[in-house]
Amino acid sequence: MNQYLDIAPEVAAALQARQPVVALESTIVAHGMPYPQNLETAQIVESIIREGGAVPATIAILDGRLKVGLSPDELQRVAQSPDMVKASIRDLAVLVASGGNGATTVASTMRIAAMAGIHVFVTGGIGGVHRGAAKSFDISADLEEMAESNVAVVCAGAKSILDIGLTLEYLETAGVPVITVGSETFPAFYSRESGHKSPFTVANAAEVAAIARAKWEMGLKGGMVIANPIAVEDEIPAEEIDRQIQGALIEADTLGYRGKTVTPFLLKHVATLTEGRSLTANIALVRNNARLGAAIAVALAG
Ligand code: PSU
Ligand code: MN
Repeated sequence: MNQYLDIAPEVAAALQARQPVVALESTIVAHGMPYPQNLETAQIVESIIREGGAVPATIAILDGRLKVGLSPDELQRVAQSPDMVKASIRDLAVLVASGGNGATTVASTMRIAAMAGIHVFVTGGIGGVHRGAAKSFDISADLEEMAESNVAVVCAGAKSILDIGLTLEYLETAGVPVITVGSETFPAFYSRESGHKSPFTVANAAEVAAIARAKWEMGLKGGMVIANPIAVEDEIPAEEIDRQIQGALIEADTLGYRGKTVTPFLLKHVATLTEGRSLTANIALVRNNARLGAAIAVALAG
């Protein structure tokens, strides 16, 4: 076992017994939502996964240790500490060597989940190719990681703060299956429709598990994007949210945001511009993803 990992006893026992485990990220907690909604959402998501028959394993870096499964106090710390660095792959070694604290992104959560032997991970939205990436080179490390770690990432698609078309192109090049559950269209996080056809569509969790098994049993390396459209009653239709997203993009550009600060700024600014409606939708879709993720983990373990 990797000497830098601290796997919570409950998670370790489940993995040992080959019972279903679902990984959760912590950047969405520390940098994706305000306190206290972030903590409440993290707790609710963990309980939804339990109700679905799986063990939740929220991942973060605390005092230089790669934590897989957090105690209630540790989760509180992630939700409330001002010193939680947004930690992607490039930050891991620095934080471990310096004993630092980090909230893990999709990329680093995938990598740590894979180290621990967890193959299903639930989040809200994945990072991707940003609009204007031809000039800014801003492409999330989440996409590189999809080609690296054997983890199925359940998300509500990608936000239209990103260039969804280019994100799908990138994933195709990287050999990553993008599979939407119950819709022919790849979803755009707050909205059910992105205007882009999903590369693959399945009906349910069992079909996702069958594809995951086939992929990994034949030795194909890398992850899968499992897109779960937000429920009709929770969505903000694209034509309604697009104006606010445009506003946030212009503001980020004007204020000169670069690098890893871009995504948290855009999330916060869209929430302000929608007067919290985007936050409500975000919470609803993460809960929806937790239900699907638990079902996939159960199907994979069975
Ligand atoms: N998208 C969301 N909410 C989030 C994120 C993305 O809707 O909280 C976070 C995830 O942790 C994701 C990260 O991995 O932002 C991507 O950041 P960047 O674009 O800097 O790679
Ligand atoms: Mn970026």
